[in-house]
Amino acid sequence: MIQLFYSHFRLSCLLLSLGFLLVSCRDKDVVEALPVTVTVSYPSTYAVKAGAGITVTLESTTGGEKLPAQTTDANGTVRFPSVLPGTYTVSATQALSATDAERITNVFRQALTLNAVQRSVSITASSNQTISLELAGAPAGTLLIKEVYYTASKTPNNGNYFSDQFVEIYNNSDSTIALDGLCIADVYGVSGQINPNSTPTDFKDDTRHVYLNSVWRIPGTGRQHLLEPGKSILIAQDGINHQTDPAGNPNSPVNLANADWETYNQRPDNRDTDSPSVPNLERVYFTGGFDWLLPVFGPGLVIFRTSDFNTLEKVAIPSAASLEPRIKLPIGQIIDAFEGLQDANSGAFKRIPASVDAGFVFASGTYTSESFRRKTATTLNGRRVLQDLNNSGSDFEKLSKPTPRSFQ
Ligand SMILES: [Ca+2]
Ligand SMILES: [Ca+2]
Repeated sequence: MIQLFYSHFRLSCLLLSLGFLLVSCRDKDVVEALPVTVTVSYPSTYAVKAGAGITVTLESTTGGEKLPAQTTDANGTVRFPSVLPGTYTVSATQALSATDAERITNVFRQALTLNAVQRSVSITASSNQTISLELAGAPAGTLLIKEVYYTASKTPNNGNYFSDQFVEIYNNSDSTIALDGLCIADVYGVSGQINPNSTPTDFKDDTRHVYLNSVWRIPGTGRQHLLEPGKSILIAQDGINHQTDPAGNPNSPVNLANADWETYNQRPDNRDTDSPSVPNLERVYFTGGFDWLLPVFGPGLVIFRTSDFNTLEKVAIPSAASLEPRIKLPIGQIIDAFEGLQDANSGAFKRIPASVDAGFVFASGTYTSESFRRKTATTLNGRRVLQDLNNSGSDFEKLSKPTPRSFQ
């Protein structure tokens, strides 16, 4: 009886195995490769909407192979004739010369690399095999925010002094860049749970734009303000020697009397001083108080170019409609971004979309004199090349004191 059962069991196993093999073979037969079309577009703000020569790759994330890269036709379209069903990462990239960058973007006048990535794209017989990607227009490694000193300092009497903030911008490319028309702005939203009722920015679900509080611009309409490779400019809230000025703070860590620019906020009551030795940025849009005060808990900052500032939309803040509207800037126009938040647990308060800046920095407290400086990636022919992974949290290091114009 036992023997009979055992034989029967073995036979069953054999039949099951055969059945499994048959099913496997049949399964393999019905897995048909599918044609997949990918269409790549430029950001809607660009002068050109689609173009040839964009490299597109499809890479399986489920163990399959990477298909040979294809380049788009004049409509921005590529066709992969036979793709096995599965989950894929679809990416597109295009390196533009300065001439092509100007023709296509009508904004950037230097060589730049455009990228787009879409992850976890499911390709099945029943799904639509047409994939659309929009390139992000941030030029890689051209102008970068090199250092942001926002925490400010304590006075000898333990008071708070915040006029010594600065931002430093660095030419990370191998060619001279004209800064004329370059804009710098702070992004709307609180930096963390500063008060019990603090909430993340109303605009946090819009991953295609940032909303700007105040915008400053480097004057000039051509090549009046040139920045050589490996050189930087210093933008001071106030272009004075904060350590010795009678209105300053002897404990301030910085002398900014040699800054390249300052944010002079002209007011009838003269609350902001116009340093005669430091030229003023153009105040394009302003919603601040006495001066361009960055949040000492951590700012969101962007540098960008726009062909016509007045074409940017002004948007009311949904939860604070009585405040002045904010400037809605498409992320495709951002050259570089920086985000500082209150502490390690403030990630929900991020104001800058992750596609532009995936992380954030935080200081040990306010008025600590701490500063955040971008790390160096490498040195090429004596030129320092800074790290730009589009992630403030990994690209910047916290310093106990600022290092304007220096890396030491
Ligand atoms: Ca000022
Ligand atoms: Ca001045």
